[in-house]
Order: sequence, then C-alpha cells, then structure tokens
Amino acid sequence: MYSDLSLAHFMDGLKKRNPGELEFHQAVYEVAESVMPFILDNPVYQHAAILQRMTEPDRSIIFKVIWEDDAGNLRLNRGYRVQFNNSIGPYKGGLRFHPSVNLSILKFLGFEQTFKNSLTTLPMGAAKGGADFNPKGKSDREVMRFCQSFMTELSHHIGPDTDIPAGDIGVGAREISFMFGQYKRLRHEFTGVLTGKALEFGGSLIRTEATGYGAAFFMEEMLAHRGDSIRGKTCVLSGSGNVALYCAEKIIQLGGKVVTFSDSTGFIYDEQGINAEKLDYLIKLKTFQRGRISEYADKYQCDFFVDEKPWGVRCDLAFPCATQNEIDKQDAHTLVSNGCMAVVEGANMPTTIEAIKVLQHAKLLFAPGKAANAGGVALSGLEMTQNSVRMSWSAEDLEARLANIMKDIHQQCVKYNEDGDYINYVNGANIAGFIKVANAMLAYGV
Ligand code: NDP
Ligand code: 2IT
Repeated sequence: MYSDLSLAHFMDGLKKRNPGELEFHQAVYEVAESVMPFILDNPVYQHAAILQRMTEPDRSIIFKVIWEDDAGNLRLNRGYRVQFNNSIGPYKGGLRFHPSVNLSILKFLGFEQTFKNSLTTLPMGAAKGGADFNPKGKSDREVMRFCQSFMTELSHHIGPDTDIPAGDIGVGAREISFMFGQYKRLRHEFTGVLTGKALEFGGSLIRTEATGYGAAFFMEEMLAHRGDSIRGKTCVLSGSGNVALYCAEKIIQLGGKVVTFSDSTGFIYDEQGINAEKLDYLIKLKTFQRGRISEYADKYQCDFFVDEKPWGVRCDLAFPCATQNEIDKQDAHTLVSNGCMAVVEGANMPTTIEAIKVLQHAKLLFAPGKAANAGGVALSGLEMTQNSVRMSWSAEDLEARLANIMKDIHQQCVKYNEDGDYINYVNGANIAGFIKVANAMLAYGV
C-alpha cells in the first residue's frame, strides 16, 4: 500500500483526502520534502505508514458558538479544536480568534505544532483551535460573552492531562482569563487546563515574552554558529503583537537596531531605531489600548506605509512575526538583493515555499517557525510543570531555561542537516521533530 512513497504520490493522496485545504497542503509539503529521504533510508517508518498517520489529525471538533452582543443581537461563530497527535504528551497548542480561521489553517497549525513541540524536548503532543470570531472593535464584555460561550463547548474536550490550549493571534491574557474562569466554573475545579494565564491564578513569569525572546535567542544561536551576533545589526520585524513586541525587546537588549513594525493596516519605519522607551509606548498602545500602528508614526514622527509590508527596508536580519504567507517569492528576492543575511520566523509559516527556496538558494540563514518560535510553547510546558508541582519559578530561572531550550533546538537542527557547510534548518527541524514522535508511534504498535 505504501510502497510508492514518492513525494508527488504522497501529496496527491493528501490533497484528495483534504480537498481545498491549501495552507494544510503547504505545511505538509514542507515537512514531507525533508523527511521523505530519511524515511526511505529507514524503512521501519515506511512500513508503519508513519507519515501518513502523522498527517491525519486524531480528531477535528467543530462547534457552534452563539453569544449576545452589547446591542442584544444574537451572534453566531464557528469554534474548532483540532487534536493532532498525542504520542509524546497531552494535546497542546494555541487558540486563534481571527475572521480568517478555518479548518485548513488550524490543521496546518496543528500539524506544525507536532514537530515544534517535539523539538522543545518537553512531553507535549499537538493541537490547535480557535474561532472565526474577530475580537477587533468588540467591547470587553462582548469578548467575555464570546469566550464563555466558546469555552462552554470546548470544556468537554480539554483537560490538564488531555489537551491544554493557550493563546495565538487574537487570544492574549484577556481572553485566556475569561476562558479559564468559565472552565473553573463549569468543571468545579482549579487546574492548569490553559497556559498563558495571569500570574495571580497559575500563570508563569516569562510566558508573555517567551515566543519573541526565543526567536531572538534562536537568531543569536545561528549567528554565533558563524562567529557573529545580533549586536549592531539592523532588524526588520513584521507584526506588532505578542511575538513581535517581545522579539524586539530581546533584540534591543542584545544590541540590535529594530526599525520596523507592522499590523494589518501597514508598517512604520523608524530609521533612528526603536529604543526601550519607544517600545514601552508601543507595548502599552498595542496590548492595553488596542491601538493602530500608525499612532506610533504620529507620536514619533516617522514614516507610515499604508497597506505595505516592511520587506523592502534595507536590513541585516528579518523577523516575520505577524501571520502565514507574509513573505512571498518577490519579497524574498528583495531581502536577498538588499543584503539581508538571516530570516527567523517568529510567526507560523510566514514564508511561502517558493520564498524559502529563494532564501536558501542565496545561502541566507533561514529558521523555520517550528524551531524558532518554539520558545512560546516551551514556556507553556514549564507553566504546566509549575502548576503540577504547585510552585512558581523565578524570571531568571525561566529565562535561563528558555535560552537553554532554544540552544538545544538549534543543536538538533544542526545534527540532522545534510547540506555540507550550509545548515538547512528546515530539514534539520523537520527530521529531528519527526524522529521522536515517530519512535513513540512505533513503540505503541498499531
Ligand atoms: P497577536 O494577535 O498578538 O498579533 C498578531 C500581529 O500580526 C498583529 O500585529 C496583527 O495585526 C498582525 N496580523 C495578524 N494577521 C494579519 C494579517 N492577516 N495580515 C497582516 N497582519 C496581520 O498574535 P501573536 O503575536 O501571538 O502571533 C503572531 C504569529 O506568531 C502567528 O503566526 C502565531 O501563530 C505565531 N505564534 C504565536 C505564539 C504565541 O505564543 N503567541 C507562539 C508561536 C507562534 P492586526 O492587529 O492589525 O490584526
Ligand atoms: O503556535 C504556538 O506555538 C502557540 N501559539 C503557542 C502554543 C502554546 O500552547 O503555548
């Protein structure tokens, strides 16, 4: 049945089983291209049809979410939880609230999470969920009613040893708090069922910063491997949410110069560099006032480019931290011709497959999200541990653990890459992430 394991044959089958799910096809293709030669060299994985089994979620739960807006109108959204793989630990992964959310996007994210969570070295399986709900422009009480209704159904499918959701786009501390409160009320128990909680009720120090810090640490590791560092480098970032803001904070601490941020309305270019004080303003603007990035340009008198992406700004290092497919082939050519030396994906799958090829062909260092942004879920894993032992660790301790985990992920990528002097981090991350999950699946039998 699985004797023809050519990439084309495999992808044909996958597309037939999952018609129209373009983001999911893309995420699987990127992994399959890396691991197929490894599987062919190690037929035990082929005989057990591991790749086929890994690309099928254990289950996809889709549900109706009804809530009432401030005007008393009933509103309808669709909620999801895709539980992908629990071979190496309970299902774990974020929730995304964004109008674009659909099954394809959540399957791509859940699939990526399998490899990412494996790379963290912690015992976590993979899942992703969310809703096509748009928190933008909603009042706090509307968001509360939505979150409570969403959790009323989701609570049947999750649990601290079963499936532990967290944040993602559109889901931050406010949403996690509303959902945690509802779970606690419904289940009559106080457990670590979500991560990214506030410090007052079981949250962990450094979780907020972890994804962005981890991405900056990963860049520092890649550069250190070449005898270089972030210090003095001009850095272009996209997004201005959780990942982008704290990635910038760590870059600034490491001596880099951050010159751009973006949101869905365009990007700002601050040629002078964004220092700690300006970043503090931006964190308050984006996190608490839920403002627009153009307000930064008004305050600090810098350029704002409406509806544009920042990849045309001359830089040494690029950090896409907004959303999927935000660097296309043309953007990649622009980065190369402007002298960019490395791209680290803070977001999940922000670079198209064609764009990755352009960057790799030009021998730029390229770190895929499943390696570079794994610091977020790794800190979630440490939040789970702290909840289990009913203790909290210090910020210094947690940041040191995070730095070590990112170093370990970097080493795993280097170990499994086979491209001469040039480190192909995509292959390294995919193969290293695959082996641990695949071996667990083999051990369980059929
Ligand atoms: P946030 O919601 O905090 O911020 C998202 C940012 O990206 C905002 O600036 C938003 O702009 C922008 N953005 C979102 N969608 C689009 C779009 N379609 N076009 C243009 N800009 C867009 O999310 P996070 O920072 O948490 O997540 C960013 C990325 O990082 C995602 O890919 C996520 O999956 C990934 N990630 C997140 C982790 C986490 O721990 N939070 C962990 C690992 C990865 P606007 O406000 O205008 O919509
Ligand atoms: O994509 C991701 O890794 C996240 N959104 C974080 C998941 C988590 O469980 O912390």
